[in-house]
Amino acid sequence: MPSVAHFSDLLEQARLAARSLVEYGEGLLNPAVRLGVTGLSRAGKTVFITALVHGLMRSGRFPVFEALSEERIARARLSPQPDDTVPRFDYEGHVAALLRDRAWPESTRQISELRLAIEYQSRSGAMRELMLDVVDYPGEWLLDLPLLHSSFETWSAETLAQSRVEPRARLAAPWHAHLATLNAGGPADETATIAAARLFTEYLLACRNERYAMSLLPPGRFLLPGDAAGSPALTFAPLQLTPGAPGGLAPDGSLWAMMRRRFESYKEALVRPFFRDHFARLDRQIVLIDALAAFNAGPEAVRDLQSAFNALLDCFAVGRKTFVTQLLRPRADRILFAATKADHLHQSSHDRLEDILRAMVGRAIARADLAGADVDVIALATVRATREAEVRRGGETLPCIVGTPIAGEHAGGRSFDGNTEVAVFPGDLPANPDDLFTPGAASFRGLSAGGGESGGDGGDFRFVRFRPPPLQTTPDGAPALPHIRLDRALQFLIGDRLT
Ligand SMILES: Nc1nc2c(ncn2[C@@H]2O[C@H](COP(=O)(O)OP(=O)(O)OP(=O)(O)O)[C@@H](O)[C@H]2O)c(=O)[nH]1
Ligand SMILES: [Mg+2]
Repeated sequence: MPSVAHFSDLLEQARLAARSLVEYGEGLLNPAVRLGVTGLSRAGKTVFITALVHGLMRSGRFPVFEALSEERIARARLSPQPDDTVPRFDYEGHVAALLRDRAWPESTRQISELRLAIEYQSRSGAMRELMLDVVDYPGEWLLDLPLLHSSFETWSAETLAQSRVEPRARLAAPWHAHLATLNAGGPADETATIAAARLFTEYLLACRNERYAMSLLPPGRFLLPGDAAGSPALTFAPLQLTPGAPGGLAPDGSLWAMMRRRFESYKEALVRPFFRDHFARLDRQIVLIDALAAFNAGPEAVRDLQSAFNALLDCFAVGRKTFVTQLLRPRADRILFAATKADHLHQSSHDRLEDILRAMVGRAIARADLAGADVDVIALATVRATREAEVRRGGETLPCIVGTPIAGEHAGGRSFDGNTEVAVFPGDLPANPDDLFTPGAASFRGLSAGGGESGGDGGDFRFVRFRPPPLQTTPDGAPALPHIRLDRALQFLIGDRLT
């Protein structure tokens, strides 16, 4: 087995090298930047891409994005994308939802791509064109990256160990009961395997749907299968293997051997091509992290998010000659870590949010720095759904945010109709990031109602989601989506390519 893996690594590397050469040639004619928008599910990737494209095409308010604020961008337009077999990103649909219906896009179910041609004037005065390619994909698929390093045996052991710890153990009970009836060394049994895969998938879905969103749930395609649904490569599950059994000794024809073969097919047929075709070619990366959702859910969720990211970012590792290193390292020379949905906090907390994020991804930052990539950390809201206000309560002035909760959201004993605004006192993030990781010490109390129309105190406003904002217009009359620091993100990600 090891020699086969080694051979396929070499093959991948040769393919990547050949393709880079072709793309390098094309790049001389048509300068292009391939921007990776990475993040777990619901992190805000689709909204980010939509807002970025809208902002560039309609000249949003981007004072920190120099090419635009210096009025050097003549025009940005959608162009035919480079990959003919990838569906196009539904920009028009997403924009219409945001602007016309004040609704967020649906969760992404398949990969898509978009190319934006930016005509700009260089600082020397020459007219140039830069192609910006962006890929959108279901966040669940990202979780599969660490699997490329993993054998069936280690993955089984880790997944089982995790599923025995609360709150997961409770959700895993039906699957565990079935698992106890399986004999790994016994003959392969298709009916039992189908049942195991179904129960295991139900467990993964239950974890994801729990209120306290848990992040670390590979294999990602069990949650969102794409076109592979129902194929053997998606019909396997972890097995209880005898402790100390040598990893290489699955008896021929056994359940164990079959599960292991399917696990390998999953990686080869689904995971590897996705990362090879989309991640290996990135020039720039933005990694979106919904840290606030985790803070709100408590220290367990924060640690969960952090371990999901450590597992991922270990794959961005530099200096280790692995296939995955090749995948992620070849060209990405700028990486931006972004805490999203900062519009759920008052601006006085944005710097603190950046500090906390820096602490969370510190290990990855150190590595990327060593590899010579520029790394930065930012707190942003790609579409700002709230505005700020001060609310007086009991002689005290509280810095609040005001927004329209989505229809059907509840908090503080009431349910919202999608048209009523509320003022929320978002609370302060702790000055010491460690507090968010330590049970009991958490000094982030979560969002609570701060008066205004909501009137009540202490309602649990932590999970209220706001509708997208009503549209603003720029000084020249063009419609623009409000945002927080999206211009700073753009300047970091592509500003240098537009000079
Ligand atoms: N307030 C606010 N909410 C946001 C923002 N960006 C995203 N959201 C919320 O986060 C949800 C998920 O955003 P998406 O862009 O769909 O997330 P995604 O990363 O594409 O998720 P998947 O497609 O499931 O992988 C949205 O439905 C909004 O509720 C933002 O800038 N501000
Ligand atoms: Mg999406």
